[in-house]
Amino acid sequence: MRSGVVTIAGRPNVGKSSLLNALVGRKVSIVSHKPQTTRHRIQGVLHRGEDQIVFVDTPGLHRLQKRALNRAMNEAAAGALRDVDLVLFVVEAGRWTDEDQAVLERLAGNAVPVGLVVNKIDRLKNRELLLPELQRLSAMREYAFVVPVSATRQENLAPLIDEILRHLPEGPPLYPPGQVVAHDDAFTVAEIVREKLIHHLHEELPYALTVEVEHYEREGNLDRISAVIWVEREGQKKIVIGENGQTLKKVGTAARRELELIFGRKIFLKLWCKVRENWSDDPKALRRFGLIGHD
Ligand SMILES: Nc1nc2c(ncn2[C@@H]2O[C@H](COP(=O)(O)OP(=O)(O)OP(=O)(O)O)[C@@H](O)[C@H]2O)c(=O)[nH]1
Ligand SMILES: [Mg+2]
Repeated sequence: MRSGVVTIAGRPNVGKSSLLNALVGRKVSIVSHKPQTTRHRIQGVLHRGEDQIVFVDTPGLHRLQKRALNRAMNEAAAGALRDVDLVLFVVEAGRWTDEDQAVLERLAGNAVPVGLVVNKIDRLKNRELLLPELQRLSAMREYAFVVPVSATRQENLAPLIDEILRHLPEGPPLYPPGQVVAHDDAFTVAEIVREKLIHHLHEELPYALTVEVEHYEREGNLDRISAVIWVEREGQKKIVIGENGQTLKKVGTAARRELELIFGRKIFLKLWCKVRENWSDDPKALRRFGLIGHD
């Protein structure tokens, strides 16, 4: 019987959250095409027979630290590199950047074994280039293993899981059978709403917003939820709401539909948009929104 904690780390947008979801077979962590989507450590549990892997998805490690939010995200990610059984360093096939290099350097001082996961292999036009790339990447440091995968096409995940289990200690499971998610329903709601906002809004706006669940009541098979979308300026509020409330309505509908599927209950979701100036650079606001001090 094996069990352990495995951190999924890497620069923004390489597909860490997609990989977590593919590995545990359920959407545990939100995904978007924009970098810096994940802001917290998010656990997802894979049960395989008696073995258990607790994955920890992390915010993408990035270099620009203009705001307190960015520093908090980097700290959340860096803190998950220690005191775990294994780190998965996720990179993108065919694309090595300065930020990947910075993650590699950060991992050099870390005592935990590292497995390299080369994601998005489905994007490679010429698969013959994969082998030389794997060789090049393997030479950069000592890896516990190197496994190419496609998270979105669920390619080569079984060999990755085998490799991970081989590096976990013998031990009793950390979570009861069947439990996949560690966070509560309010967190799921806030994240799904934020994901829909990212999908519906353009450019920089997703970086300026956060979602806070204010009320959560369960009445039989119905969840009554109200949540605030916090933005930094009046102009942003106008965009989030949209003409005649169109944008907010679309976001609310998309979030409600997905939440009903996830929870298997009816959802009544009320969304508000409010301004809190400069919240992303204000430690007090970040604490209130659970973006720092959540350990
Ligand atoms: N083609 C392809 N796209 C992928 C794959 N895995 C992830 N993506 C896409 O890459 C983008 C980023 O995915 P995420 O899972 O949000 O990436 P992340 O590393 O968690 O990003 P941050 O949370 O911002 O650090 C999304 O558009 C995904 O659909 C893959 O295997 N193949
Ligand atoms: Mg992510």
